[in-house]
Amino acid sequence: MRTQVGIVGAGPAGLLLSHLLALRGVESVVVETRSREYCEARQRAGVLESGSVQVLREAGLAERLDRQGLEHGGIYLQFAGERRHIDFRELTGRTVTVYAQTEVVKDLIAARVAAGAAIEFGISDTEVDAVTSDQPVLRYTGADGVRRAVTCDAIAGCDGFHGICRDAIPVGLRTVWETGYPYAWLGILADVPPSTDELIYAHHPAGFALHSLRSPQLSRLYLQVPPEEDIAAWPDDRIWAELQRRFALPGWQLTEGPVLEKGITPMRSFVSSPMRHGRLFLAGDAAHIVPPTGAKGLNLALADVTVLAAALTSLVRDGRGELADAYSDACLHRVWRATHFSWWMTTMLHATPGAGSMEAQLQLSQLRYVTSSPAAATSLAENYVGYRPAAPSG
Ligand code: FAS
Ligand code: PHB
Repeated sequence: MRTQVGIVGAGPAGLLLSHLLALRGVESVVVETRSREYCEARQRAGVLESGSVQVLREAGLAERLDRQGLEHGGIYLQFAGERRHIDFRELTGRTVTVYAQTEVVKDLIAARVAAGAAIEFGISDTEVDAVTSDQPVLRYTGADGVRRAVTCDAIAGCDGFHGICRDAIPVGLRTVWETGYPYAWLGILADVPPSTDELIYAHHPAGFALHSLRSPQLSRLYLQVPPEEDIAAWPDDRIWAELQRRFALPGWQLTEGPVLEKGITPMRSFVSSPMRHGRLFLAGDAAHIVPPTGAKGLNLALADVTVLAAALTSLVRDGRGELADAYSDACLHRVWRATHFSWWMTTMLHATPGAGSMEAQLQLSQLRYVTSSPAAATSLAENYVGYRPAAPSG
């Protein structure tokens, strides 16, 4: 078999890349270990930056997003018995849209299937070979048990943090930065109307909590738990009791309801450089991971492949390598900005186990500053809605 671009992974990065390449007349094959149903049901991100909405809209993928997405003009920060609003519209003129990653993936898969795209679900034993040649090879075993080899002009590693493509870059050529966090997020999907109009990020001595949502009928909530916590230790009534404790505010009530799903997500900051090696290009979680506090992971993945689609089109269709040569640095400037912002939001809002009261005093000072100084609030707002740093000149 042969194609122009072999894409490993049918998450948001791989699927959007396949679509954007097709719009430019570039052929691709997408291979995915999980089933279509699994990919569509996997509960993850919930917030799209305005730039991500624009990319999906311009690619003709936003019909349902425009109908069902919920535009939010800000967020609430809650701390020390107060709940204060950060107004993105007033501070930046921009907004975010609440539209779950599950819905983005459903829209992307539907568009690719409708276009007759080559997407293989349920594959196994993926390998990438000859990535420093101009004919790299993508090998995998199809769901039918048949071993296949696809000769490509380029391969996109969109296979997430636990994928195999990043390791195809020799360790000696890779630089990895990583930091862990002494806590994780327990997330629930609850069949109850949200108790808030916009997201509430709550700082509390017992730990962080986030009230997000999926629709006017469906709530998404998270609470900070120890990193190795067992979900079996958290029956629904304990989860709700802890959420009530952390969101408590005079005159405001958190409405409870049936928990449809619950799970625990570990947290890390991770960046791997470069994002390109020969004809192998990494995008999304395959190259970087951020703690979800800044709502950046999904948006970084979509931004990476927006840049990569142009670079690969120029390389494999037009025979020009300049954009491909610039790809990694162009992405990493944006990735580091989002990585810092996600770390900053996380360390401002979470209670480090065993930290003395000094940490809480510093965090409260920062939260009071961010919610009272227009300059500080603007800095948070412009990063949350999606800050695109200009690549350094020279
Ligand atoms: P993905 O991980 O989404 O997709 C990679 C795909 O590659 C997967 O479908 C995987 O099955 C496939 N794959 C892996 N190895 C393969 C192989 N060898 N061969 C073929 N296919 C292979 N971000 C936020 O902004 N907010 C959040 O609240 C949030 N919550 C998250 C919760 C969890 C549990 C996780 C893991 C991530 C969360 N994220 C969140 C981040 C998440 O949204 C990612 O940033 C986003 O999925 C990145 O998309 P991709 O890069 O496409 O990677
Ligand atoms: C979500 O709705 O899943 C969500 C929203 C904002 C975040 C993290 C997760 O920062």
